[in-house]
Amino acid sequence: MPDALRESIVNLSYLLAAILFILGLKGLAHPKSAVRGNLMGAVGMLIAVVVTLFNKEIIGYEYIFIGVLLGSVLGVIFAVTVKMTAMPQMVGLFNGFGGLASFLVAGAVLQEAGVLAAAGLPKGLTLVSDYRFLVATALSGLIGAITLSGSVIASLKLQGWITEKPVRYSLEQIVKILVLLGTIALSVFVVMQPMDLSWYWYLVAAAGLLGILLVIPIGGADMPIVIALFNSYSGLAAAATGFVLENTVLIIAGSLVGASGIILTQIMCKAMNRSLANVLFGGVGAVVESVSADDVYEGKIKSTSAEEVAMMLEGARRVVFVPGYGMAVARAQSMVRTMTELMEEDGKSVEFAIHPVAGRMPGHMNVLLAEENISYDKLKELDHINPTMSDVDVAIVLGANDVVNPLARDSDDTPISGMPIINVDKARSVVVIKRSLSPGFAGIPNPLFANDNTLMFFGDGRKAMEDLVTAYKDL
Ligand code: TAP
Repeated sequence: MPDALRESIVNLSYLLAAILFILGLKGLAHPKSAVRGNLMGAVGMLIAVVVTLFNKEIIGYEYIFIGVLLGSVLGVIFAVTVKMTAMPQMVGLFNGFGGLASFLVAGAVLQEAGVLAAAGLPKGLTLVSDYRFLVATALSGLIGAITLSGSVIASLKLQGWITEKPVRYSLEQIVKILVLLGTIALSVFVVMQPMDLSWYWYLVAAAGLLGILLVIPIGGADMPIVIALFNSYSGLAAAATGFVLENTVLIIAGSLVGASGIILTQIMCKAMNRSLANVLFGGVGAVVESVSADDVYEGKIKSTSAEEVAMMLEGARRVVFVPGYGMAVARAQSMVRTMTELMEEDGKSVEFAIHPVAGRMPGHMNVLLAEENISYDKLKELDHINPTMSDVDVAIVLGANDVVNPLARDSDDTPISGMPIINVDKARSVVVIKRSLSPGFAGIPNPLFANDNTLMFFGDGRKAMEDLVTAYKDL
């Protein structure tokens, strides 16, 4: 095939892939079109990968095949073994892998350029004197390595393998600034002395250290924001590598990931009422032991049974479910749908109050409820449901804790202080379904459980919902 024709086919295919990525992202913005959007993105990626394999500079397919095989085996193992509840760690790790791939590819291209230039070949000589190429390579190394080390630390914190508490030390900000200045200086060396590859690996090492220093002072409660931010960084690293390789589709895909990641970060910051600067440099999110569980709960907890809750629901007009992480753990969502249908048959209004950070990943509750075909119209956001909460007869909190904890609203010294919550305590009565009085992700007691209008229905979420359905049917 003539080179010009091959190039046109490649570029047109890349354009098609980019259009599919953009339309796919647009589709993901709404649950109804999300599956189609996902498929469009996947088809776009397939086109991009297949077309890239026609690149005439590929000298052998063996390593590509081994890489694909290795990646696929690892991917399948992750997909099969990782629990739904450990998704944030896995997403975090995958962001890190994106950073790793970016800086390794950029490093390999820089090395190849150096070898070719040393042999006096024109391609190498052109590249090592092209500032655009060299700056992109340095950026790829810098952002890619920060993404890798920062994501690994965030994942280890979420997994509980290293302390979730912020690790603070004296002169912390100064140390971070010095390492940052060091990485900038090393980036300049990479650009000025491209024939000496060691500068590139020094840069990668220093940026890796910066990633660790940036994440260790951040508390576990803020990790969702950090993961979203590194998602954005992984896209930026890929876009920089796209410039290194002069591959348009990688530049576009990387920029899309970078931009959508930063939008997600902003949404998460808003949901937790935090500024990004505060998350990154404030070092809050610590588990403050200022509120003791005994003080909050002693003598004030009233437990209930499925029969009692069924009777309360029989008399209710408006019921709101507040799902949380425990619903996901218990896989109670199918029973929630059955209960909703039963109540709706009796003419009751049933809605779902969805907190943006309920569960362990953005959209966690929406996905679980959508899988049960619960209509999207019934899912109400925090700002929408809170003003009418006092009009709710029964609020059923199913495996949620932090997102309904009044301390976030009423106290200044907890890891979730300032985070908007679903004001279930304003409902006429509240039923909380969970197994014990254990705290949620933020590790603090919840005064909601001790309120006069709260009844605790202790048990596994699924079992409790099954019992509730049976009791309601038996009325
Ligand atoms: P949490 O505050 O984590 O509380 C979940 C509750 O579920 C626990 O108190 C637990 O109590 C209960 N539970 C666990 N397994 C259960 C089961 N089998 N049956 C019934 N209950 C069960 O959850 P939330 O209210 O959804 O808040 C989410 C928290 O995670 C927030 O702090 C948020 O910042 C954080 N976070 C969110 C994300 C995203 S993006 N959504 C990512 C990472 C972290 P028992 O043990 O007593 O049953």
